[in-house]
Amino acid sequence: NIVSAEDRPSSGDEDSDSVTPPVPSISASRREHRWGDTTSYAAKKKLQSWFQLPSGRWELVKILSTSGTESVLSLPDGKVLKVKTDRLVSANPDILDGVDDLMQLSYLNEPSVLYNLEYRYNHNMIYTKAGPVLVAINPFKKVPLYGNDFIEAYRRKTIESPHVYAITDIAIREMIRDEVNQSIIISGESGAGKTETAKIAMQYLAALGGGSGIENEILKTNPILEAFGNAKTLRNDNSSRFGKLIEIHFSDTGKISGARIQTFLLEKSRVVQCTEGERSYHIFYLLCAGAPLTLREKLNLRSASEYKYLSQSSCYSITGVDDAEQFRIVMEALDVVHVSKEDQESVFAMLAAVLWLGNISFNVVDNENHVEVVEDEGLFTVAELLGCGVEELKVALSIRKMRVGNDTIVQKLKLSQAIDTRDALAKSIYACLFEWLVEQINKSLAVGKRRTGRSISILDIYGFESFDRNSFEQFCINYANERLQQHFNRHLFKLEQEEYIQDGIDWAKVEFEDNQDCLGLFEKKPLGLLSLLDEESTFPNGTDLTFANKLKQHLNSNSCFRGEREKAFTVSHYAGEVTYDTSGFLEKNRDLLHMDSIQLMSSCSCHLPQKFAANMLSQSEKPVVGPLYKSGGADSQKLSVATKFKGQLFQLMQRLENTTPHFIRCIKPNNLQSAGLYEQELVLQQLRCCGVLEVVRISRSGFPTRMSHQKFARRYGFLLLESVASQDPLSVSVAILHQFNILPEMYQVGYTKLFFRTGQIGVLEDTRNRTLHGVLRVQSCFRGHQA
Ligand code: AD9
Ligand code: MG
Repeated sequence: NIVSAEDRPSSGDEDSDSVTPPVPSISASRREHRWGDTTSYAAKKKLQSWFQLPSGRWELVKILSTSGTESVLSLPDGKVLKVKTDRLVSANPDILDGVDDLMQLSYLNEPSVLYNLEYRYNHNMIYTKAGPVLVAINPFKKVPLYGNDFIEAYRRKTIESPHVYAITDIAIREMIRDEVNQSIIISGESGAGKTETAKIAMQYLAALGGGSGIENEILKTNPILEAFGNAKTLRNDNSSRFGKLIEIHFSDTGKISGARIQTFLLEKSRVVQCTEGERSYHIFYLLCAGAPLTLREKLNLRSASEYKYLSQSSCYSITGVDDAEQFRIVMEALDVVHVSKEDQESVFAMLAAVLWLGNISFNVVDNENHVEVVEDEGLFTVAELLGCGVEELKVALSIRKMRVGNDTIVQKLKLSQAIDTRDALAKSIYACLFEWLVEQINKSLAVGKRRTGRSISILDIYGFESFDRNSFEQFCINYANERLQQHFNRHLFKLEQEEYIQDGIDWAKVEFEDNQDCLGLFEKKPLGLLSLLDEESTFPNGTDLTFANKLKQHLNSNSCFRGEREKAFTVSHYAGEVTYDTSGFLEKNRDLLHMDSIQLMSSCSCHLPQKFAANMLSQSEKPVVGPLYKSGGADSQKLSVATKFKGQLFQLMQRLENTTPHFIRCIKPNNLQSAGLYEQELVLQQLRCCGVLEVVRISRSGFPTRMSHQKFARRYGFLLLESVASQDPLSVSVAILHQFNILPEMYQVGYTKLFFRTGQIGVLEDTRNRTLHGVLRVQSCFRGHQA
């Protein structure tokens, strides 16, 4: 029994075939490796290495011979190549295939990490640890890993394989043990599985129960928020178009006592505009497909294809989704979170109003392109649904009042202005409705009296984005990710530091990358991206071009910034360079709603538009920096979108700062949303972007391989050529280090453990395996001789 599970260099000894319920296990295949051809085993792995093909794909190759700087190798397809030896990257021994934790790999290089994840993915093990981080690869199919039996098993700790349940369980235990709030921070690209992962974590928490059905209420917020905040995009049929933090509170008996939801930066533009093949927010289609007859008549509802906002992208349905059935689910969920039937009807009326607004059209009345609103079903229905006068609505959509000195001037709008005004009103009603709904949900989930003040927060927020064309949305999203990355780095740094200090190691020798420069580029005042954007947004004559020029003028000396042609600029983010096109930046940042539209809403007899207007007015009264409302009365000011987002982000970071974080990085294995397809290059790029390789790199710059003195002495002691005077594990260990000439900067001796730089153990393992192999050969010769 030469190669046993015991032999793994690290502590992972979790062969999972003895646990219930059955989890996908690699023990069988590993055993084949072990017993299939034991004799050639050591020789084989010694001769394997990673080699990158011109296509970018890493292949495991056999080294046939090495002479100095060149090696001859054979590819899996039998081809033989001569290459520079330094192009070969060390492969790990086969016993490390599919390890639970990437940190257990002797060689922590990109191809090894990729291979390990792929190996597990192919065995339905979609979760893998990367040290403190959980990596989750989207299976795009049902995997048998969830449900009550699994929840119970993770709670009893009869299963140890990495899982969202396991992370959530740790969070609960640490919350109770350390009396510190916890956070589960989920990130990844669109479609990588963040929202599903968040729901899986919520499921585990909900299983703790709470009494009075609060856990059910919390789970029911998901279908509501997804209906109103998710949409089908080209990347994901159920893409969240907002960021979400849900804070779940606990009572002193460890039960759920309440929750609070905060949302970030809803993509409003989708309401009035969406790309071919995408959909607007699910709820519109759900309403059109599922509203009962009486409601249809009340709202004058049509089918989705009759609304311009929905028909422009020629996409109405999602494969495998029954919109009518979903509508019933949402209505039920609204009942559960105590939104009254009356309020529900008002919500649906607002949705119908938004849809009918899109159908309102304009007639050009003179040769200067001035318009009048067409008096048709659209106009009348909107007035009816909002509870405003038809005339007031017409005026608000086609005329602008402006104050010049003491006079009020009335100006007719041109066609494009009228369309913008109409769309701005639709967007604004929808965004207010979304906010209002979240507020109602929060009232219903409000924390009960018998609480501990302890909570677990789950953050599901858009990951780093880099497209061919990047606009204001990517700018905000990537800024948020830059902040989260800093949080991530600092946390990892702290963890490493704590472990080194505990074991008496000099941690000053560990270097960490910092993204403070890039954050500074965004946040510096007055000469940072955000300040300059706000400044330009307040100038009446500011344009996207003057903004771009201003950036180039002031920021060109910043190493994270580069001016590009015309209106573009490039930022060096931690995850790579992104070029932003400033077209639309100022308008999106100002996010103006004209005072005429706000006044229209205040005049409505329905209570929702009234509330929305009151909210907007109260916001604009706050003393703020930012752009101006062009209004009928005095100019009032309003927070710019970027400033508001920055404020939310600071608040978020402050909250997270006071928690113990647990990181989950979701990875999308292909762009086709299909099961079983693992595209190396795509995965690699995400591993880089979401900092998994960074974790690997951080540990590389530290001392990632750790082994207790005892284990080290036991494992390699037999290789000693001379006997050691004292047999205590530490003396034996030190003697081994000396004999193998391990350089002093390559290891540290702690109180209980030895710490090694990456790859150091590899040399010892090789020798150990060669020696054991030799012994084995001698034994088999001996047996052959006997026979
Ligand atoms: V976006 O940034 O909101 O566009 P997410 O949230 O990262 O994105 P989401 O959770 O919506 O992605 O996952 C996309 C799809 O992948 C889901 O609709 C599921 O079909 C699929 N998925 C994700 N995780 C799992 C899983 N653990 N098991 C099965 C999954 N399917
Ligand atoms: Mg999502």
